[in-house]
Amino acid sequence: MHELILHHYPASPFAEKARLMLGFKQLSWRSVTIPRVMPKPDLTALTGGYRRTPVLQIGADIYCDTALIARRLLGVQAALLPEGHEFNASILAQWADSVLFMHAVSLVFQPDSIAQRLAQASQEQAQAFIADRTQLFSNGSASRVPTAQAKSQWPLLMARLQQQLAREEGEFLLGAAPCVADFAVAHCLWFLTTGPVTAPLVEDYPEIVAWLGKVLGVGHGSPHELDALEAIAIARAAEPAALPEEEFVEPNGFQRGQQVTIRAVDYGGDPIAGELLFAGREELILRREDERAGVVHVHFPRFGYRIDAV
Ligand SMILES: N[C@@H](CCC(=O)N[C@@H](CS)C(=O)NCC(=O)O)C(=O)O
Repeated sequence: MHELILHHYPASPFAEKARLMLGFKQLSWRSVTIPRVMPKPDLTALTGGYRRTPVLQIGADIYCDTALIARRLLGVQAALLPEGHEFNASILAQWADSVLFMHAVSLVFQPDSIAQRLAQASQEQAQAFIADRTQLFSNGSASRVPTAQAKSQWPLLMARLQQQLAREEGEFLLGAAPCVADFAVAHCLWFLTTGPVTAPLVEDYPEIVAWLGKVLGVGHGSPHELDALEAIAIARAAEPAALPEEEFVEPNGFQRGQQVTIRAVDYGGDPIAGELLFAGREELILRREDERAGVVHVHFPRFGYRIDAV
């Protein structure tokens, strides 16, 4: 099997979710550091335009979105979606990755917090970062949670979590071992703990701090750095994996082999063009040919992504 290559940067919360999932499985992986803002030419050579963080590469197969990365890693030891709790785990992770994450973004971007976080950056870098993130959220269904709303609702979300964790002493959200739901909730809280203005929003809750310590204690497995150009060369030299054996199902009538675009509906929805190779219950696969990366298969989750004819 090809090595697992994670394209990410240290400060990204969703990358932290992916790193923890790799750590939970005690995997060895290659780490490519990508830019925090556009342009990301070495990443988009692989993805065809998907710019969000992180992306998992396995040879010439490129997996976008941590919801799909979790499912891809399911095939590689231990259960990220615990048996008998598949629905609870994926729904809870989906809620955390959207609702909880958007609250965390709002709190992190409140003026005193973002000023503190960008204090080391030049004025130019700070403006470029804000402009990039404004653009990221400009073309999708996700709406920013107003700061006042996030401040008002955050304590109740933490109180509910604290109450559950207090009852299930020593346990994780859905049982005795951490699963994708723990990693999805944890990356949002981790995001807040990385700045002094927002850290108390987590640190004021002792049961949550204890649980978060255990989840983050899972670690990141064994990462080894890899240059972005080497990752592109690996894709170019590799053959994409065989398609899943599952039936091709497309309720909107898209056909296998059709030229389409796929994009995220919530934010960062740059369209990725290619040939629709596979449409399964959970996963969509596009074939694209890139000048630098050669033939790649780009994988997306079905949930939260849309297909359009070109
Ligand atoms: N649903 C996506 C969300 C990914 C996401 O929002 N990532 C953030 C970083 S934590 C991002 O892409 N920010 C802009 C960037 O890195 O360019 C996933 O689960 O991977």
